[in-house]
Amino acid sequence: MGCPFAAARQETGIGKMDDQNDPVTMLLRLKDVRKTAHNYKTFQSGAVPGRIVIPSEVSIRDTRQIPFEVDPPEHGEYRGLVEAWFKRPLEEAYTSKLTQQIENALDEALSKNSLEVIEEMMLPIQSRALTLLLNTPYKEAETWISWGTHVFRSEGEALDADKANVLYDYIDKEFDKAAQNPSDDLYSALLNSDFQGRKLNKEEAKGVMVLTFAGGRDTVINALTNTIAYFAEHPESLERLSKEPKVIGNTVEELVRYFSPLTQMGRVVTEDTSVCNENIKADSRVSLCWASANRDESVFENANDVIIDRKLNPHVGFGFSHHKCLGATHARQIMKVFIKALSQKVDRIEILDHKDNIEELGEFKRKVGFHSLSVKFHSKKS
Ligand code: EMZ
Repeated sequence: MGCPFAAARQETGIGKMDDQNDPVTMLLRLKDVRKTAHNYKTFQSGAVPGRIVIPSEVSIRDTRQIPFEVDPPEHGEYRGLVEAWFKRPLEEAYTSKLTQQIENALDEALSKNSLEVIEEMMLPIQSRALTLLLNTPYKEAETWISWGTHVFRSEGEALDADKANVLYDYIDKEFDKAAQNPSDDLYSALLNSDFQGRKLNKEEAKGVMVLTFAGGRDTVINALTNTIAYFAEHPESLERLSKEPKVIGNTVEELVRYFSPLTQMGRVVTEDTSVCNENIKADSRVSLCWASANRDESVFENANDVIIDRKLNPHVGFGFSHHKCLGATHARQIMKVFIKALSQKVDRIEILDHKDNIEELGEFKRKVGFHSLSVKFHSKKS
């Protein structure tokens, strides 16, 4: 797959798109993306809640997502409260539960003659894995599965306020339960956290939960679904990984680089400035286009090829600098466990039908994943 940003990245380094009459200047080169991500004073995350997301969510939410929509120094203080919790996926007990969940999903998939990967496999995998991250009962996943692949979007509607309210009400109720009856889940941990000499308030705690539900949903689902499509077309890679499982870590990084599950993230400019010879006015938006930066030919050799054992891979698929993805440890574990199980159990994957999910970004069109992908898994002869 070529890169839709290649020409603009090489010629000017920027792209332009409109989003709900609030235009965005997209930064396309890895170097500029990194430099801008560091410079939180000029390029802020803590603007009006929802504005740095593209498409902007200003019209559907007031809750500030934490730590994602906060700038230093408060950012670091908030992040410090949750960092250790989000590293739990490295624990052995966690990984073994995750492995069990994923192997069950794969066994079920192997028993079917055909299945639609997103609805029948990846949405359940993402939702069940989230019960581990939140440390909540397994059955909660059923509720989350019923919400579909995006908590703020529905089919035909880029921003769905009713849907957003379902999530907010759910989280409010869970906090009420945790307040009355503390347990060892993330809700209780947040309510019990100290911030600047006081307890975290409910709105702040809610901000962390909204991010946890929203940020790792379609991104994880796209990463997993794209992984299936990749291995369907490259059975030899799957075969190699079954013999050389130690390469799986590199493969995960390479697939995240190549598919870049999150295309871009915005920043709001605090003062008149310029990037790539382009003047940018205070209070307008730029975006850090991870998807383009990850294909920057001046950094990545054969940038448009998947090289499953790529060694040097300074990709920004999980963002960059102090805001780099809080859920990355969890996401990486899901990908690793999934690819390992796939390589052990599956011989080949046959694609029966697919409908691409193409994002329209001004002059660019980018495939971010699938609306649907129907396949048949063929098991290994044992
Ligand atoms: C926000 C975002 C976070 C946003 C790292 O990305 O993910 C999007 O999918 C959500 O819609 O609210 O959480």
